[in-house]
Amino acid sequence: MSDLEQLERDLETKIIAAETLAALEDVRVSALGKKGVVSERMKTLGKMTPEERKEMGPALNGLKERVAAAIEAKREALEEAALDQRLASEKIDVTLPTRPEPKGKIHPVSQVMEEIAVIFAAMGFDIAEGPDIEDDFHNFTALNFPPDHPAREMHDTFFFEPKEDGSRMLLRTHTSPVQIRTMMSKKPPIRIIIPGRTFRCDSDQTHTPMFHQVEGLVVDRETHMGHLKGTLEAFAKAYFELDTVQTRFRPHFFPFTEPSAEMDIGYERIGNEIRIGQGEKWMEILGCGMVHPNVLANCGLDPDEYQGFAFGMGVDRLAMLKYGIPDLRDFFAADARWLEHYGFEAADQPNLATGLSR
Ligand code: 2NL
Repeated sequence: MSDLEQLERDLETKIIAAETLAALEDVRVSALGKKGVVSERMKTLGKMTPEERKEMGPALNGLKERVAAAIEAKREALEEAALDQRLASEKIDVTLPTRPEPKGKIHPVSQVMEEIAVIFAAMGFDIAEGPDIEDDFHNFTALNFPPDHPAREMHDTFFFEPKEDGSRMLLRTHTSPVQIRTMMSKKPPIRIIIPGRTFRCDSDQTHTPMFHQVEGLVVDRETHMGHLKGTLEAFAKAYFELDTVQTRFRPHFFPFTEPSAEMDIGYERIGNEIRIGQGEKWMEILGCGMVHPNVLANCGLDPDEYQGFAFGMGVDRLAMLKYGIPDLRDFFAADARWLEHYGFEAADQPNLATGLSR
């Protein structure tokens, strides 16, 4: 047997003996790698006479190709065997029931925020967010609060320790600073809603120091009160999932809108239950108005060119109303039994097509 035939037999034996992909790779490197036996033989071709090379060249090339093919075939066989073994060992019984008790529920505040976002998204609004910690300019000054407005008082707003220049950061008392930031950085048309946490020094049966708001803002060239009313009436019907919801707009005052209004919805009380969409009584659910020209100007928008409307609503109260939750303070008590009762299934995402709350 020639030297070359012997080499080929040896390599074949090693390939057959390789039981793992790693072992096979070792064989490949030892034969065909840069310093492998076959490669070393190839290097000797250069020193041969033309006659020798004419014979050895094709012989070596043939050997190399056969060895490479044998390694490849073995690799495929090993990979297939590995897959078969995995398929045999990893069995999934797709007929098993799902977990009987999913842990955790969606908090009503999260649910309602999502419902509100879905309603306004369908009307073409984007969602904007901003920091909880704000400065005086974005929270008050830009919003046309006069310097001596009571909301700026220590006892209504959570202020931080003064900075070296004497200015104090604060916890935003509404989400309006996000609208200010948006108007200062984007050109109209603007259609945004801003869901978020807000903070006021207030704590009793109907107030918690941290609460949730959704505000909205539309700015365009010919925005008017009719757009405001149409948008908010459509919102009320969609949110309460009732076409019979009555709305009424009552004049009000906010520093940042002119004119300003509160929107009431019609309801009736039957025993302990509140029925929306029927009855003679009115209940306020949100504040709104046309953006004050000073606010537009403070944000670098020309009030003769642009108008806008804005609105704000308390999410916690809207959640209590829609889902019949009696006490606001339970919202933030972190009581798992309360959440088990009032919470929502994570799989049931609010959606206008199949019903917001099902
Ligand atoms: C309420 C009333 C409101 C706004 C918020 C707003 C924001 C900008 C300019 C003008 Cl940047 N207005 N926001 C307007 C009217 C009412 O909230 O009762 N919230 C719970």
